[in-house]
Amino acid sequence: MAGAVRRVRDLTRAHSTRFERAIPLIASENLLSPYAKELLISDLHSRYAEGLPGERYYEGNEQVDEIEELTLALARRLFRCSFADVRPISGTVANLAVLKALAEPGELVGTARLADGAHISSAAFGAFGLRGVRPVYYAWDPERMTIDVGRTREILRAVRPKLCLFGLSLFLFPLPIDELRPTLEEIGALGWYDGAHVLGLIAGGEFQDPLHEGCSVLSASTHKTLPGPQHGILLGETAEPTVRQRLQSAAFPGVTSNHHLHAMAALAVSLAEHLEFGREYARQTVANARALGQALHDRGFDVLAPELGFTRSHTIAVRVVREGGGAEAAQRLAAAGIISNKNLLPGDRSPKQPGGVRLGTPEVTRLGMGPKEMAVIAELFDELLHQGRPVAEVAAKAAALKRGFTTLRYCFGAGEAAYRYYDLVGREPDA
Ligand code: DSN
Repeated sequence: MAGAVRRVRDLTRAHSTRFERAIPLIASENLLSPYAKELLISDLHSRYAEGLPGERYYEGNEQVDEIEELTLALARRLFRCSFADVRPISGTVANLAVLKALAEPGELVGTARLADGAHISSAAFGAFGLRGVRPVYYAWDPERMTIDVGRTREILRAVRPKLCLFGLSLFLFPLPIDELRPTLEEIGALGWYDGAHVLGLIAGGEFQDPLHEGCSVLSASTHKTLPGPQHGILLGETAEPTVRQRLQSAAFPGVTSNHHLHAMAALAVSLAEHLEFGREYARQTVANARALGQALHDRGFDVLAPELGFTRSHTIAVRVVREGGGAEAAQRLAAAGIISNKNLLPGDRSPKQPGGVRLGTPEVTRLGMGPKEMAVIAELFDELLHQGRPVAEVAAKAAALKRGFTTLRYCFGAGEAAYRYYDLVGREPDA
């Protein structure tokens, strides 16, 4: 079995090298700082701490209690709110906790459609289906890539869902929570924001602040525009005590047994780093997304929402029907070392044939790229997808661009190798 161990280590090293040479444009991915990363391989990984600080079901949790208290305090400070729970182990698990706490099977919950950018949590085959709630779809404005307020007001008044989810995986523009808030109050619905994609932008003051616009709860993963570990979080400001208690008991024992203590400790580091560096990072991430949108548009790509500057977030969407469709374009880009994902866009007829690619700037920004590099990336897209230049030629240019951007920024320990493989053992296993 030593061969299997060697193989998986080799594959992991190859994966790291591949990403070190690639242009990473997945909107939901980011890089951990060295101080966060080291906690992922600490002894915390081996422990249980079910419950809340001071009320555990296991002994040996004194340091864990303090780490959790510190993580909660950092989260409340960063998001300027009074409630946090850092026990959900992912964004989807956080969404499940909200559904368990605030909706009963059979009830109606408002959401956007998948093709309009919603996360799979809203699908019958996702968290909505698991909880047995029924979606009420908002009307969508595909030109402005946001909810159509007038028509959505009518829908909400007619069917009166109890909970309204705001939040997307193709998240280009803030959602009209302020405008819909009177309607939510009128029908007695709670507002829920899935801020996974834009969490670091909210904290950095570059995106809407849903907890101060009237949403009772914000759920999120913690590894997208907030460059933290793979984990989840629940945050609240206006939620009544009973809502908070329901969220806490949904987090545990509802949807988790143990929370991942090593990831929670890493999250504490990432939250502290975002308090220090997050404003500048969020500003540059959005500036880069807008610059990439403009540069691709200038080269003839059909970037959504040109009238609105393409985006106010970290993400842009490009309709690539002329370039062979989302699947083909994403595969050709990946072959040239440019990593993105195919994505459904409003109006797409088949979920199996997405018309677009989704591009995000969290990781390239973290590595120090700016608008100049966004222009070079757009040039590579043009050479590959419009001019038909050979894949190997574009791949060589992509790798050359990346050579100057392989170390971390916007964190303590800036300048560390971003894709470093931590070889703790220092040798291969005996045969
Ligand atoms: N699958 C993630 C994304 O790429 O948007 C969200 O969970």
